[in-house]
Amino acid sequence: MNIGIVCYPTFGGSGVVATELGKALAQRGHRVHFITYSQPVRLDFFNENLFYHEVYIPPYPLFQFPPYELALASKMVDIVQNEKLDVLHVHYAIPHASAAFMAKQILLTRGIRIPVVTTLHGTDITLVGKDASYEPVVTFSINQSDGVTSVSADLRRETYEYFAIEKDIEVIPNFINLARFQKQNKSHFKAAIAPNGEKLLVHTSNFRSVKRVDDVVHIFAGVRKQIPAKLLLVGDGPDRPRIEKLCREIGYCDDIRFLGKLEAVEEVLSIADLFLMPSEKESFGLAALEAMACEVPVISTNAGGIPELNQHGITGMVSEIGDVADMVKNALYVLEDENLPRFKAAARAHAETFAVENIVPLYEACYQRAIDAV
Ligand code: GMT
Repeated sequence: MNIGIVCYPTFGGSGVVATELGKALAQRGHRVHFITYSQPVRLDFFNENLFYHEVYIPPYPLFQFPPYELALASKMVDIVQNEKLDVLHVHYAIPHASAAFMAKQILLTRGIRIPVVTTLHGTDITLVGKDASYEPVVTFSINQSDGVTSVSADLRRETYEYFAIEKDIEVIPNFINLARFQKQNKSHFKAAIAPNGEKLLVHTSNFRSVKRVDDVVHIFAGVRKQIPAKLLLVGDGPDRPRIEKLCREIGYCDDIRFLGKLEAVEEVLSIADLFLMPSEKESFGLAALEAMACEVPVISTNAGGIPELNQHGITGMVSEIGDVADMVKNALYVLEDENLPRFKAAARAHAETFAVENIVPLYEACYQRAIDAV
């Protein structure tokens, strides 16, 4: 197939999933055209089936808010027509699904029918999409899509609950490249970070308020009071200055390290004993899946789709949002020497069910149905 992928090209989960999907599709022989405002961060290798088309937004003093959606729709029209695309797959409803609707209508006037598949990733529904400023457009453009997927059953449920959706929504979960995300021998790194055999706790996120990074620090403090431990924080974002201040206040500065936006996150996960995900909202929890693939059990909340990934008592443990005391108790239980090996093995085994080879054919089938329907 000749596939157009529209996404946010950033480190965010939806952009990562879209980029990894495009790469996997290209390796399976499809021609994949990325359409976005800058090169996706994970589009980092050459393949003769991969193409990148930048959306240029001409500056003009009149525009307080440059109309990205219009430039994107025009670019989609151009690429669908000239590259003879079979399907457009847009990741994140806002503004990609509505821009795709506009492109589809313009192409119809030129005698071209292009099916549009929309994938809902989470905050496009649970936070931003529900807002009255966007809701009518989100509802309309989902209903106008030829295929709709969501990354968890919980996100599908929430979408039906808050929007008047007439379309079937297919659940296609996040997936993982198990060749990249596997436990590697990084014993020298572990010896440097935890020289006395301290347990290593890891959190990765974009440090936004929904991630509740304060809870990460409080959980760590609770664990550290009981056993020797270190905390590695990967990522960056708006809450980081506040979290740095909190670390100084709780007095474990020497045991907490901020690693910033690290690309090779699998290297850090390879030395971790426990992954912390105390999120308030999480449609799936790709960061937890990456940890599990590296044999790291997960202490998480029960927010959104997380329990579809983190199986309580098997791959880790699940608590109510904000229940730090429970997460401390659970972390100490999982970290016990007689429990940890079984949790690690189960985390990897469950991660294997989300292998890219298992999930990408679901998208291919979804594209085919959309193509057959138009
Ligand atoms: O988690 C974020 O803040 C990034 C966000 C995004 O939109 O890029 O990630 C969402 O999509 C990921 C890929 O489908 C999911 O794994 C994340 O759980 C989801 N984040 C939230 O729902 C908060």
